[in-house]
Amino acid sequence: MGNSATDGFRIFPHHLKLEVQTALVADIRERLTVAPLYRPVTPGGKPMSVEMSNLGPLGWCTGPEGYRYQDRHPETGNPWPDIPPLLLDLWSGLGDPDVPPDACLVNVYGPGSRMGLHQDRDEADFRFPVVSVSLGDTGIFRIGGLNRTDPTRSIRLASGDVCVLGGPSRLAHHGIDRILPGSSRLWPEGGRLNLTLRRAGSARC
Ligand code: MD3
Ligand code: FE
Repeated sequence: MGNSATDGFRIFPHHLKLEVQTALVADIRERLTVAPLYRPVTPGGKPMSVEMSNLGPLGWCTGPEGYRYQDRHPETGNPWPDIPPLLLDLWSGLGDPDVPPDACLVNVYGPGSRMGLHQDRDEADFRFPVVSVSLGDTGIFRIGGLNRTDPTRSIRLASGDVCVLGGPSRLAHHGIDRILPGSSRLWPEGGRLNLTLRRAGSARC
């Protein structure tokens, strides 16, 4: 087949061993005591079904002002905690060997959480990929094309799976239809955790 918007999409199933997944959960939980999960509200005023926080110099936030990256937690006003070294290493291997990520969005999905089809367009330079780590319950991920109405395909993302969204896939529409509650015991409260490593600002700042 010819070029497709999902051409730069790579999935690495079971990339993270259980011991690494467990260490990551400990790293994340420690940081969430400093930057607690909160429920974001869309620019249209609807609370999202996913809870969020961020790690690193910049964090993705939404509110009446729209979508943006900011250096403080919107509720505590504190700077975001650091990105765990394990994730920085993962990025240097799969994302970019030279430029580190400056943002890690933490999404937590409960039994009824979903994320509608969207594009990630709030970053300065789309030449950098996004690296996504799935932990806990399996998520039903959907990825389409550059246009919202392009055909989509559905992929299960299980705990320890890592995705790299580079090339044309960087601007592909994507979302999470639902999770499979009870499919993992990794996250103590049950649910799914997704970590997306990104370069939000330009490479030279
Ligand atoms: C395809 N997160 O945080 S991860 C997001 O599972 C987001 O929480 C989903 O979409 C989640 O923006 C999907 C896989 C993913 C992440 C970023 C992408 C797919 C992507 C960026 C561009 C294209
Ligand atoms: Fe996204």
